Amino acid sequence: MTDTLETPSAPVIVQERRIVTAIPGPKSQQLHERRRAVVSDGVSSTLPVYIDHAHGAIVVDVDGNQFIDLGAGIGVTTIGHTNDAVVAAATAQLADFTHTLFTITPYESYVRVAELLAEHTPGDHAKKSVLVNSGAEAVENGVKIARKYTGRGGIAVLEHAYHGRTNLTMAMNFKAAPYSTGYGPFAGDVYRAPNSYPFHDGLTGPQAAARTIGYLEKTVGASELACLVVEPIQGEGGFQVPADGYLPALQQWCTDNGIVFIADEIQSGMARTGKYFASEHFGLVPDLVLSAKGIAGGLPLAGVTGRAEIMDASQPGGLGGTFGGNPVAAAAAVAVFEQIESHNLLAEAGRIEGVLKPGLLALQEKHPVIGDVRGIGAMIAIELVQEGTHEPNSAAVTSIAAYAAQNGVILLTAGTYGNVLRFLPSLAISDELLVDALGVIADGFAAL
Ligand code: PLZ
Repeated sequence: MTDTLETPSAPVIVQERRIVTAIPGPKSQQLHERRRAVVSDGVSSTLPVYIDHAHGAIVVDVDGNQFIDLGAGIGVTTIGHTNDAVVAAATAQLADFTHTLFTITPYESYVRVAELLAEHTPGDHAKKSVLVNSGAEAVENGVKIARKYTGRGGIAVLEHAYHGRTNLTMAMNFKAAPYSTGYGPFAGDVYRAPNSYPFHDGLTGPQAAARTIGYLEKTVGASELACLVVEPIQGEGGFQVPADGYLPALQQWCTDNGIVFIADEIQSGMARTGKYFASEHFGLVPDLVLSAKGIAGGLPLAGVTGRAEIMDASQPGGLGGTFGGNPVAAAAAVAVFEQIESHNLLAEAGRIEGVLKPGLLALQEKHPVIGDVRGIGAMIAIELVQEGTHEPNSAAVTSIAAYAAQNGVILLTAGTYGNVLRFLPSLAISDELLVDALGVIADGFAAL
């Protein structure tokens, strides 16, 4: 994607890395002092450089440092920062109206987003959606809808899962610290089963599925479960790509037992892996698909999309919320879908994988601390280990991420044990920027 037409008011940002101060720079440090006085310590920031503006794959801080953004705000600005079409659509909508509340007086863009979700989520059955504000709220609603439809209470989740920060979703997460430590009591009726983690378990897909299913049948029983919630590729857990056949076997078991199969595509969806939804790579047709993050180019929007009969089991008034499907966010989302289509952005994910994977595999040859290179499309990760073992090496992850930041690359970490570096750049990133960022990361490994 080379055409980066600028809206008249948007500052032109040359797509290059440029570090002009210490990191964080003096202005960022001043802002950080102000922040420490008034922003809760419970809200942390990975890299306390304060951002002034951004475009494409580059963010510019208040000190004028330009960073290559390999995180896209955890997979949110998937089609690039300040994409012109998204900015134009949101700006036009801002001037028309900012809010009516869809459950009071509706508007077209909400309907259009639901049409686009129905069209682009897997399967050609009749589908309906509800729009909400955040990923966690989509998870909450997916569970709520599944419970209403099935008349059952149990929620099954997988080890290493991440689903959010609300009370229910805290109970669904695998990792306690920092997400849930001290925040109980938690919602009940959540059952966590082993997942498929090829690098560690060495199981085939069918073997891992038999383990997951056997565990759930023993510890709760299929007839008690309203839903099974899975991330087709786990996000915060570290981009584990399940072994072949694992997810289809889980889906089949759900179908056979009247359990709603929910794909949490909040991180893996919206073109990130080269398909609209990662479920497609595994041949899944989930009953419900959860989308958020990348759906609206950075504006807060999320959705639950699924089989019409499941979505319609809820009584009128049962679903909603003040800001759900906000008109500015919905207008931005329509533009995101249009950009993916008109610029064939699905193909960009494959291009990015084609640069990152070989680059990281070459790095692995030199540095045995890289235990595993995995992922699909623009969702790639490396798991760092103690040399010659599969034991986690979070210290190496911390130093590589710090080295990258000091040298103008925003690189995110992940993994239950904090030993994964994840690459989820925007689809607008050029090969040149990827190669440049890989060079920085290679230097970081050399300096370990
Ligand atoms: N499901 C698969 O990845 C959000 C968390 C950032 P919200 N992941 C980023 C943080 O530290 O809070 C996420 C996800 C998956 C659900 C969620 C939750 O989405 O929009 O953050 O609520």
